[in-house]
Amino acid sequence: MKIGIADTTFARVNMGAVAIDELKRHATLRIERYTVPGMKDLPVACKKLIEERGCDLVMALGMPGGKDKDKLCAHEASQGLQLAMLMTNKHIIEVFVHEDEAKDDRELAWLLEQRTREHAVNAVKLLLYPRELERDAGTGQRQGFPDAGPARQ
Ligand code: RDL
Ligand code: RDL
Ligand code: RDL
Repeated sequence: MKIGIADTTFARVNMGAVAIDELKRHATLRIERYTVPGMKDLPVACKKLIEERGCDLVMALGMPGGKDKDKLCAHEASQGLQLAMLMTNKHIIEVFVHEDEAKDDRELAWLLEQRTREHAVNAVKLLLYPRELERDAGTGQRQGFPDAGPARQ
């Protein structure tokens, strides 16, 4: 199995390096990396990782800034990622951390790293251990900040 890592120079943490570190802790996989300037460049990078570099699943790592135009940009990038998934019939795990989710740079760095790590685990499960996701269905999982938990205790 081969996992693709698409990340950006715009993000304020090296999300690609974090993802690769986490993936290596959980599975022996071949990894292909493709770094682009910003999140709107991610959809084609992901599609190329799948179609030209043979990836079975790709993680798209990006950091939308806090301004309205960045949020619009994030929505556009996300739609591109959805399209790339439907065109290739492969999962693209979108790991976006909005800069304004965090109260300061320290929390932002933590969140960028933590959400990336937790979604790397999701990527491994989707690809290799789908039963583990099924086991967690309906449990209010979140990535980064604490899980919401099930509504019914
Ligand atoms: O194709 C070159 C750029 O247009 C592309 O890299 C954009 O994704 C860059 N970019 C913006 O132009 C912008 O207004 C980004 C953001 N905001 C953003 O919030 N996060 C990004 N890129 O990763
Ligand atoms: O590909 C990995 C994630 O991007 C994807 O699973 C998203 O659907 C997760 N997600 C968000 O990123 C988000 O901001 C979800 C929500 N909000 C939401 O409200 N409900 C979800 N997922 O099921
Ligand atoms: O309910 C609090 C948060 O879950 C909510 O604000 C999410 O929208 C935050 N979020 C994103 O904005 C996003 O782009 C999340 C993800 N991606 C994600 O992949 N996983 C999350 N939250 O748990």
